Amino acid sequence: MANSKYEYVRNFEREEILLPNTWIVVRIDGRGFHKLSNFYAFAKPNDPRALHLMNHAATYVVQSIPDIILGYGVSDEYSFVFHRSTTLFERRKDKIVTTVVSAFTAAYVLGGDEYFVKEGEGGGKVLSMEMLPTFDGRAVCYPTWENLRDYLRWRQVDCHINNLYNTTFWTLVQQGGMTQTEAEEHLKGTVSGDKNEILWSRFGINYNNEPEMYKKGSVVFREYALEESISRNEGQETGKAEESAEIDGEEGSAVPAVVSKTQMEKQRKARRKAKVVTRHVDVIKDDFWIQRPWLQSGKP
Ligand code: DGT
Ligand code: MG
Ligand code: MG
Ligand code: MG
Ligand code: MG
Repeated sequence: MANSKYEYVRNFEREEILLPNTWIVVRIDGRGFHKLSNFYAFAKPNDPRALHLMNHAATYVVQSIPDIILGYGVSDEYSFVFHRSTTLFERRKDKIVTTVVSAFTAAYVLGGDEYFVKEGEGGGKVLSMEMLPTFDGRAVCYPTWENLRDYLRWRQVDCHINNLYNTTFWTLVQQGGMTQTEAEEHLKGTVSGDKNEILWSRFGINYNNEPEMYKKGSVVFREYALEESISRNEGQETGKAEESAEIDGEEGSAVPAVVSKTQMEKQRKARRKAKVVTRHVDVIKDDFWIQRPWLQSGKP
């Protein structure tokens, strides 16, 4: 090993290690997307091409980093949740954050042509050096499952509040002929009931019928569809070695006692086939989580 007299400079390096046994959330956010969304002529307030591109990039991130149990995205942001048991990069903060940000950005840029040009009605510009999409990122540790759940609730409530406001605001402008200043004035001091009422009585829009992706944001995770996969695999022991990029959790915890060993094996197989899916569902209530115990347990 070459050892030069300059090696000592390594002593200036500092590593921040994220607190062990905590849920790590890396949130990335588009830099200056207010300007960028105008430059690329995103539809207001929601451009499905732009949101699908965000989901496409998030899917890549979740697929390529198995320690991530779930991503939640809205507008120009995505939160990625690492299972608390992760030891990825020895939990070095810089390495984790920069890896997520650059993986996301690379996938966003490369997917740009497909999603901007081919999807939808067109009209969007091709991504160019004139205005490159870039993202910032941060990592936060949450010590308990409830803290993590509240974090995701916070983002989803934010999504709802912003979307109801933006939908009403842009309807007043686009269909009601108001200027942006007038619409802003009009909405000052209104509560959500008022906005629902404006949409319904003036424009015949039932907010409940707005696309789920706009109202709830996007959740990206591994869906195992256990029952279905298990019954389909019954009697189909191929013995084929299956590649798995998933976290291999430690033995002996969080396995429901009612599940037998053979059943557990079958579940494992089924779970290895997991597809990363995007769903626009409620993550505030418990149902989503109860139906998918592997998200909390990290198993398989
Ligand atoms: P930042 O994050 O401090 O660098 O600045 P911005 O401009 O990215 O601000 P931010 O992240 O608070 O707000 C996101 C902006 O992105 C907001 O101006 C709306 C815009 N945006 C996100 N998704 C869409 C979309 O689907 N359509 C349109 N028209 N705009 C969008
Ligand atoms: Mg920001
Ligand atoms: Mg932003
Ligand atoms: Mg944002
Ligand atoms: Mg290197």
